[in-house]
Amino acid sequence: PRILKVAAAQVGAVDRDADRAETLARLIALLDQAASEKVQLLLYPEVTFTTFFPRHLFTSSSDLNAYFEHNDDLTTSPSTAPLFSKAQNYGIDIVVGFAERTDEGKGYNTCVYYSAAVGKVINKYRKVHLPGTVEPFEDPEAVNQLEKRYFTPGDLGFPAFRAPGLLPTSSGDPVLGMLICNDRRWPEAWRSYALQGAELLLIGYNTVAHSPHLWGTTKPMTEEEAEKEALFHSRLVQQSNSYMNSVFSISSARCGLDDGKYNLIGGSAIINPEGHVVAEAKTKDDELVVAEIDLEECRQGREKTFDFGRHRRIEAYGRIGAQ
Ligand code: CDT
Repeated sequence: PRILKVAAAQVGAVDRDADRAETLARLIALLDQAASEKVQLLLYPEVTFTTFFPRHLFTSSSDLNAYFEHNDDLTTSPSTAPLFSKAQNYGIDIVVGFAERTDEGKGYNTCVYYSAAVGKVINKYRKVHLPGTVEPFEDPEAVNQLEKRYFTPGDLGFPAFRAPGLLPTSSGDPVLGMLICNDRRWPEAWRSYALQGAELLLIGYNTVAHSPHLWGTTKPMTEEEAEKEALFHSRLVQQSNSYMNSVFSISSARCGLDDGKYNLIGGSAIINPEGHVVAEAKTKDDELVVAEIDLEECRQGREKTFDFGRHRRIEAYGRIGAQ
């Protein structure tokens, strides 16, 4: 067996004007709990340190930039560094999402993998599939998602990587991959990692519960019906893609009612390679979702139904890459 204790650090409501230090204290409280439960790898949501700001239109660049971090400063800046140093002290690997501003002024929706064994960020992923619009909707009641305005599509591809120090050396280091929110709905993203032998995918998200302007709906829905549907689709894509790629996955939500009115789904979950839910959030608040998983369970699918080398028919898939 290659057993790992993993967890999603689900984070409840974070308002637009939330105090950064208070939010950081909540993130650290989840890390403390993870340490007491002997978790080895902890996943935080997309844009971990603030509210999901792309729902707002910012006309001042300094107001907007307050939500961004410079990648090089992430582990040293006073507003983010304490999470990494605490993780290092506990010996817990963490995945953290943030809005990244590059030297050239580009914005990316990014996450990093911090390895406690190495004492550094060892991998970075930039969200490829950016939902929403560049311009806000004319309807003042609409919930916006201005990711296409604030971010550039990720340019790093889907780089699988090995994380050292989590398993005994004789077991081989686990092969991991990261996705961010909307990416989880795209089978190409999962398959790109699975083809590199990934055993566990880590996915932080912010998913609006009801937004008829953004989501395709065949009929008008109440807030409650829409939230149920959004949760259904979130689970559906995680379970089906885990199964079709014989890979474990962890998803971690930023959820709850931001500013008392923007409703985000919960549903953080740990799914096994057969597509079954191993653990799932019970609340829409700060909550640790923990499970012990055996990465050997990926083999059953990879050696039988989804043995890519034996059964994939790439000569028939030309259209996927070409268009
Ligand atoms: N953050 C993010 O990517 N959210 C989207 C909301 C849907 S926008 C149409 C998601 O796919 O969950």
